[in-house]
Amino acid sequence: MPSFPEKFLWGASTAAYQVEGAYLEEGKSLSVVDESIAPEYADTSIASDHYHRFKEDVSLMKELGLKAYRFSIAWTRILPNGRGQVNQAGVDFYNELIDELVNNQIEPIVTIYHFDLPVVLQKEYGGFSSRKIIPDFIEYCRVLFELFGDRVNYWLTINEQSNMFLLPYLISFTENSDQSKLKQKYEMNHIMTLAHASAVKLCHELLPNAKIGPALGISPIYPKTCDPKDILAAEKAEELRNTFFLELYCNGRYLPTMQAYMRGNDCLPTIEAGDLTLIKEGKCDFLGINYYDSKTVEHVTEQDRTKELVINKDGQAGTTEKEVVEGVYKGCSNPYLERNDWDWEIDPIGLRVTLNRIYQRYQLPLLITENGVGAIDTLTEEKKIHDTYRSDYLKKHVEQVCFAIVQDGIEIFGFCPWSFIDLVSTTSGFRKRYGFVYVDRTDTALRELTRHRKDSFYWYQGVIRSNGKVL
Ligand code: BGP
Repeated sequence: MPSFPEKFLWGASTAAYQVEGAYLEEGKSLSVVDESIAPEYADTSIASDHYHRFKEDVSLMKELGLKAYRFSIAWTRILPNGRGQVNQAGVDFYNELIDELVNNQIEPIVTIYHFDLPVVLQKEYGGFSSRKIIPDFIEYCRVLFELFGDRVNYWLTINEQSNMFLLPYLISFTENSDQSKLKQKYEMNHIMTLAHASAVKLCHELLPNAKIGPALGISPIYPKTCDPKDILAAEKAEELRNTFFLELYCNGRYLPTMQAYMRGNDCLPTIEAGDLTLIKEGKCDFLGINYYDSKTVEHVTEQDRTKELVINKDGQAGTTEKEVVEGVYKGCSNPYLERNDWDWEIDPIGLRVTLNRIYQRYQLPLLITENGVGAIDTLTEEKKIHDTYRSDYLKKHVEQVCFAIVQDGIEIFGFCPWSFIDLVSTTSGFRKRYGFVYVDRTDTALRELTRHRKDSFYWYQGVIRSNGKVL
């Protein structure tokens, strides 16, 4: 296997609400995710207690050999009222974290917004359903660029804008609105795109040497069969779930075919004068890719009615119910792929498919910002975690990244698996773990939150040491 480029950013990722805890400490206010994580699981109040243990965590990163660490900043820690007064304790925390990383030669990669809108702004004007969010978001970005831009070279604007619209639990709708939920979604998507583009422009203005882009959540879409009806369903699903967002970010436009879809479904967003120019001007320097699985679809019949995805939150295999988008596509499973207990289909080649599809169209440098497998880990009496399923999953994905670089000529400058350490899963608490480092707690028992290196920790250490030669 040929090797990875020199200076390849072998990293790992987390997000503030999932790892930090201290959710109301030292001036922080609540975000919408702090409030919405399902009550049957661990909440975000303590999470992995990273807020208090970040030095120990960074020393584990150093031992692992990380070249980069992707984390998010909590808007609610920096600006507890959403705007205005800056919370010095929050600034101190991120300053110390960034210094600790830089002093250990670990490149900080900062996500500005990872689902965690301040509750105050949701209450005041409905968050991203109002254009009032744009100046507030820009102010938040300005604070981050001014305070941390001297040490942070890589910025991610918004995490998985697409999933906020495709999954049923990541955004709030306005009750009693005269707009349909679909229309509200497209309005919010438009406003979020404006916020993203404004952040990109501001970053270029204030930090000309920094690089900025979005973190996209992408699952490539496959047709169930070669029946042209299934092919068309897959083309349309790919457009609705992936290309739509990519075209907005990279070409600053609503595809004509998407415009027809939105008109037909009465969900065209309100586009004001200057919006499209702004979106075009916010040119990304790179694209972050969050990749976990692929999706397969088949054609819909006239009887098929729209149905929302039912997520398997408990890890009881087989309980996911795929969504149907009336007149467009119907989700189905892929008989060629294995799946984890949460029914996520494991598809390493799908990562290479994704990288090819995106790079062929946009030729922007790519950074893998998330990739990993959620599983129930067991801590043995000897305090070991034998998670070969995790290193197997990652090994197969790293191989495909290598093929994409070497054989397909795609510019990929880093790989940041999800996640560095165990954390609160967005859907399933602590039952579903992703980390290289085990955190000794469960959803119900807090225990000591002691950190233990999993077998995958040592595996990844070897990968990084050999720059991807030893998998
Ligand atoms: C991505 C999010 C992460 C993380 C991951 C795993 O969509 O960016 O925040 O949660 O998915 O998802 P889950 O925790 O639901 O298994």
